[in-house]
Parts: sequence; C-alpha cells; structure tokens
Amino acid sequence: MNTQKIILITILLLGFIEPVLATMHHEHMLMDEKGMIMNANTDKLPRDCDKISENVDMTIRAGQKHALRFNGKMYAFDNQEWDVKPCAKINITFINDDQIRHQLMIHGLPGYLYPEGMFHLELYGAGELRASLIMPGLKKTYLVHCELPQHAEKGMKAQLKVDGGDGDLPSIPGISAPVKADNYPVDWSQATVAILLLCVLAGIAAPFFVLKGLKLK
Ligand SMILES: [Cu+2]
Repeated sequence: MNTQKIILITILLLGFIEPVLATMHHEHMLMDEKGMIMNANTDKLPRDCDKISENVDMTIRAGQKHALRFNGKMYAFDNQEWDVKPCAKINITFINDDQIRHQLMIHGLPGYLYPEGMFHLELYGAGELRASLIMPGLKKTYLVHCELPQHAEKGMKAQLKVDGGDGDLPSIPGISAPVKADNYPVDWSQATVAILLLCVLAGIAAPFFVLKGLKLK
C-alpha cells in the first residue's frame, strides 16, 4: 500500500468515527428549538447514597416579574432557596415567563455524574422543561443561577441546600448581602455645589414670598 492510500483510508475512517464520538460527547445533552437539557440524571446514584431518600417535585419559574419585589433587581427566579434531604431526587419543572432566554444552572455537583459539576436547563423564550437530578448526601449549599450576561448580577441567583446546607451564598436576593455592594458616587463638581446652594436659598426664601403675597391680598 502506498502512502496516499493509507492517508485516504485514515481520512475515511476518521470521517466515520468522528460523528460517533460527537454523539457520545453529547450523550448528556438534549436539545431542540425550544431549549436544552444538560446532565439530567434519573437513576444514577451519587457514591455516598445507598438509595433515593425522597422524590421532590419542584416548579421553578424564571422571569422579570419575579424581580419586582427586589429593589434594583431585574431578573429573578420565583423562589430563592430550596432545601432537600440528602440523596433526594429532584424532578424540576422549569418555566420561563419571559420572551427572552433564561437558564437554570446548578453548580458544584459531583463531576463523575454531572460533567463540569453542572446541571443545566435552558429555554430560549417562554416555555417549559422537565428534568430530574439526584443530589449527593453531603450537607452542602449549591449555587443556582442563570449564566447569561448580567442575569445573575441582576438578581437571577438562588441556592439549593441539601440537609440544611453549609451556609448562605452571597448576593441571593432577599437572603444574603452582596460581597461588594453597588456604589453610586456623586460627582461633587463646582456646578453641583452651586445648584445645591441655589436650591437651599430658594427653599429658605420661598416662605417669605408666600407671606408677602398673603399680606398684599
Ligand atoms: Cu436569565
């Protein structure tokens, strides 16, 4: 066999193997025109669990209207905290109430069950997705958020506790303070000071003008 033939056969073989590898790589992923489910797990037990302790049906809504009760926030989930038993199986119904894209990502899960330690639901617009996952037995607080630019910063952040969790995460709306609070400094230029002085003087002078006006009547 000459070199050209070997190269040709190699290319043909790669062409055959590559799609197989690609499918394997996306084994944990489900995708359609509405959204995507990554790393769902209905039956694989975490190493520290003998069996599923409880089945929890959880509906989580995402959208701008859920942020109305938090000052300065723009996006939020309808709930900011959940608590489940160790080794609980959570059956999530994720509902997007907005016409824009939102995600529900749970981080810090064991990597041998959830690649990148992550469970990920995503809806490209209004809609609904269902998927399950099994939590490990460890007493821990997991970060739940939407990773789209500025969505978590604008309020789309929550926490999922197993067995009461191991503390609160920062900047969970309505639960914990941010690590670094927003700061809106005033630029005290000469013009700002002048305007402020003028307002104070006008405020002091106003009653005199009113009294003068009353006397004239
Ligand atoms: Cu979002």
